Amino acid sequence: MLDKNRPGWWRNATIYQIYPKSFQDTTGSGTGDLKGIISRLDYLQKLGIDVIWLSPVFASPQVDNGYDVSDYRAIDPMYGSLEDMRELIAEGKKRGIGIVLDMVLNHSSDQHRWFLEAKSSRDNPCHDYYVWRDGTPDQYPNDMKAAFGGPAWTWVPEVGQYYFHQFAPQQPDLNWENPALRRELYDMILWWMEQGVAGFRLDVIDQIAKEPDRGITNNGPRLHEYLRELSAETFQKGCMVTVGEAWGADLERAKLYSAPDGSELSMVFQFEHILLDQQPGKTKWDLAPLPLVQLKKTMARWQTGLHNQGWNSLFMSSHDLPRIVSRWGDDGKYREESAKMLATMLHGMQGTPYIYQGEELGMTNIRLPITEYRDLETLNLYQERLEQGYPEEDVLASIYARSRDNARTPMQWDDSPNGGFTAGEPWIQVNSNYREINAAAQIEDENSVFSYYRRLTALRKEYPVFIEGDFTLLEPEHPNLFVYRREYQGEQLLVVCNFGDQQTEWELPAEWKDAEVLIANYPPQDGNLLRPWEAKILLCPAVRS
Ligand code: TEU
Repeated sequence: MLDKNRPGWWRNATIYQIYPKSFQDTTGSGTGDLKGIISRLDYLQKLGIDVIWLSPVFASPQVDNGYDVSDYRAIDPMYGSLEDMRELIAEGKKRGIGIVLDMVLNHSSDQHRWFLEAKSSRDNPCHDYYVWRDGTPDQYPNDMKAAFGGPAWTWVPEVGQYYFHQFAPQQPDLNWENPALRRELYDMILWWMEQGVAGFRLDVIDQIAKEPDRGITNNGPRLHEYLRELSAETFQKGCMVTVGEAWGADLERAKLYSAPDGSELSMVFQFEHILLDQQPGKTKWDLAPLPLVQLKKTMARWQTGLHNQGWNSLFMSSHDLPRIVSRWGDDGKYREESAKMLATMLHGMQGTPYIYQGEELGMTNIRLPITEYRDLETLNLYQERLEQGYPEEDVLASIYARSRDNARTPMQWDDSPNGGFTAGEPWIQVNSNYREINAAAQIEDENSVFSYYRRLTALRKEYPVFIEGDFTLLEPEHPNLFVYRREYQGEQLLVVCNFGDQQTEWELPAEWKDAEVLIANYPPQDGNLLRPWEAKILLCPAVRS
């Protein structure tokens, strides 16, 4: 068990993301709940993770599945009670698993008390907690657009002003320029720290310092000033792990965010690798193939760039992204091999790995009739593109590949109806492949994707080179091999991944011929041929004189 009171403990941790709505239902309501998570802690302990990041479970009208918070100190009744949360924290602790809460500090719900007061009168003290601009009902302050479609401004007749929202109209942006608002947020975070949480994931944290008059959404001039204040007033008073979601982070900025002195955060989610299979200047809905050589170089730049100067988060899946085996792997014939290969590629690197629920089973994307999608982003996109004259089949192809609902279908626990997720009617359909792809079928099977993730997680605990080692990319221009070396105090790892279903000739460098195979997704074989999606990690121990 990691000692979570030791500074920097999270460098050795593996974090598991739970999307609570889709994890485990215990009441038959069709949505997951906290008791459901508690009932699955043994499963997570077996996987070997140290931390659970919970997508938001706070009181919310659920316009954006909880990323619209109406009370940051209350649990949404759909998920249970504060008592259940306390029990989850305590039961987690017993198993060495800390709880990370997902804090949405850029915006609240329009049903939050602050916003209800704010929109009642310009004189209300909460009015300035949000971002208002004068105007007339027929003239927006400017032409900024919201992330989920439509304008970023909504008119409130009571005060004769527009409020600013980077996401849905029901998610008004908070005004970080107001010190009283910042204090409210800090007090709320301190209160959660007193409840015993291990840390926080900070939703779209790079967008808090917006300056709409200048068209600035992320990376505003005061961003790092706010972060340092936030960190000093809250996280640094405990031994919190913190990860900021920062779509706009480049390497230089990531060094500030994750500075080793702890003045801001532990690490950020940056998205350079995720954005590679998106056409330049286009949206994620305009599909493009993954350029492997660029992926390698991007990953390598972050690995070497943050070595000793910051800290990487290692992720390829989340509740906002398609299933990785469907996206970068092969969710047909080579589903298991490619799921394991992708895991090898990522978990061999320096940083804190994140596993998104179901990734450890090799869960796949889904195709649903449009009426069965639930995500507002997907539904808005569908309407918008049809109005713009796109053929419906093209729009659906984009949705199949990129809808956030791909990741949000219920966790597949076993082959009983609805995959063991609920005894009721699930809020979103279960992927029909649950009869083959489910946890029960994998837990005891040594060759399963689950067992592979479990071994990777254990290896990171066993060999310090995973945590501390530097990174060298080999074969940078090779079109389908992703090979790299890690080294720490003479101990070396070689990570070899054959990206694709082609067999690839590759001769292992001589010095590795007698190395120990720590993990591999195929049985050993003589010769220089790598099989489809083959992956392995080799170890050369330090030579002791
Ligand atoms: O995501 C931020 C964000 O920018 C995404 O909405 C992204 O634009 C989209 O997924 C890509 O298509 C965070 C949360 O992770 C997401 O679930 C929320 O919807 C969003 O913030 C608003 O809180």
